[in-house]
Amino acid sequence: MITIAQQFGMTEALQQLGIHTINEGTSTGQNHFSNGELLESFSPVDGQLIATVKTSTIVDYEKVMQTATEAFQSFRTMPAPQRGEIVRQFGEKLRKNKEALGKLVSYEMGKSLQEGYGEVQEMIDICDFAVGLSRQLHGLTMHSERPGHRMYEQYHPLGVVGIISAFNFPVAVWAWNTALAWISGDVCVWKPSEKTPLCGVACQNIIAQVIKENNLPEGISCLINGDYTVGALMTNDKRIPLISATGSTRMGKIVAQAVASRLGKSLLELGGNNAIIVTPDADIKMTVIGAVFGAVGTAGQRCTSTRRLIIHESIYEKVKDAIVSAYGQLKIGNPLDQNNHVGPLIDLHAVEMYKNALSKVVAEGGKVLVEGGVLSGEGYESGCYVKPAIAEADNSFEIVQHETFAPVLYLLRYSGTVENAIQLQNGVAQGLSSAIMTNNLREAELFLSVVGSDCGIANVNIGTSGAEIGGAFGGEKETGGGRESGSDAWKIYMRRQTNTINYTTSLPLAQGIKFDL
Ligand code: UN1
Repeated sequence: MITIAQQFGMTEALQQLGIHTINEGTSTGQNHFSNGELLESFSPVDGQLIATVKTSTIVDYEKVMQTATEAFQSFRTMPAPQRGEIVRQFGEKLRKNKEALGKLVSYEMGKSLQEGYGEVQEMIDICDFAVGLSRQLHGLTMHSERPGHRMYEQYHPLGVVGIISAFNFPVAVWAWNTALAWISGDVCVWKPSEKTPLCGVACQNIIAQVIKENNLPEGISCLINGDYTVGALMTNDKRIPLISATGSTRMGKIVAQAVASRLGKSLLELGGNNAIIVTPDADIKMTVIGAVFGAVGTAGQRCTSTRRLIIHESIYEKVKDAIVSAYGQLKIGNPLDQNNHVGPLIDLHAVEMYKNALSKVVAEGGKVLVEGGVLSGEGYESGCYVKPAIAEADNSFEIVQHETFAPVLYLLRYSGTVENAIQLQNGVAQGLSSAIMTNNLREAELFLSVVGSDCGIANVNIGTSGAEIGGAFGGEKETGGGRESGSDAWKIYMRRQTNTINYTTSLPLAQGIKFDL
């Protein structure tokens, strides 16, 4: 029998990416030294063991940190545009490996192949962005209050950046961080999710080629593997001035406290509870596309996934019928097969969380409109395939207030003006992404105004997911406040210095203070 891995050329892809049966999970550039327990990576697509990764021990971690700290000493002195050239080469390698890496992302994480390729495209895009930025790490100049003085600010590299990433974007989020950290003159230590360790090894193998070809110091990109205990080594380590962490709000609170207790900086991108407001002036066809992709894309496992649809009562039935009928068209199955829309959840624990959400919404008084359920039988052997579900609910339900990383969409009704919908949209603890579907300029502008959406991302006539890398990405409230990827997100990867230069022969003090000797 031909396996899914054989049918979709996975063996060749793994070979191209340098993935073996057992892989080193701790490395600095070309050097590997893992001595920890084995971590097996099973595909949620077919339940098969893909390969095994050796985790990092505390001794391995120490070696990584020493190598990274040493590498920083020289890397920080390389001119920023030259560091940009390194990132350009990395982007080129990603272009060559897009197909293989996209396939691995799809097979190890379970997202559709299109989305796997899309994720690698985000990596390529951030590289291009960072290359340009490497010539634009501008500070400001200010006018001094003293004669014959000049004031300006400049940005210097920060040091070792610790990156803790989640399973749902197993490669792109690391690249957002690494590309910016590199042009900033920082070096990186990355702990990928223990659910997608092979994606981490594959990326490290790609970047290792760039490091070798350019004779760069080993420690500028390091990989460590393991569970939260390995993450805790990083968050408590004073040698890491910045920790960038993506994951649940629960995890973020632990990371934030550990990093803050040593006065380090953290960049957090945590849970979302994203809503689309559908007003009487919405284009229903566009609404359906945006809402369905937002809710079922990546099987509802994006931080930006649409969890709530807030629909005006005058069009509620119409929108409901259109969405329910679109769900009837969804094909669930092997994500490598491009005929399918929805792949599996990451693991059986995620399936439990999904089942729990569905029973909770009913227990709290919600009404199921599209039945959920776990699929079994041929093609569904991994036990991770679930049916996208829809329930009518109330914003006050505990389960609606909670982020469930699965394709469960809650329909909420609003009456009166758009202010009421905005209140519901903002009435959750999280603040990542939000959207309004309307052709009414007043509603759209109000949604974007100071009394509008309180999220880090607010869209008009676009769904909640699928942000471009050029904008700053992240959110408010329990989403953690961090901003990654585009805009001026680079600034957190650098330290700012204010400089005042006196080019006279006297020494006047600021604020007009006299101090005559
Ligand atoms: C995430 O889910 O952590 O906006 C990242 C999006 C993607 C990134 C999501 N560009 O949906």
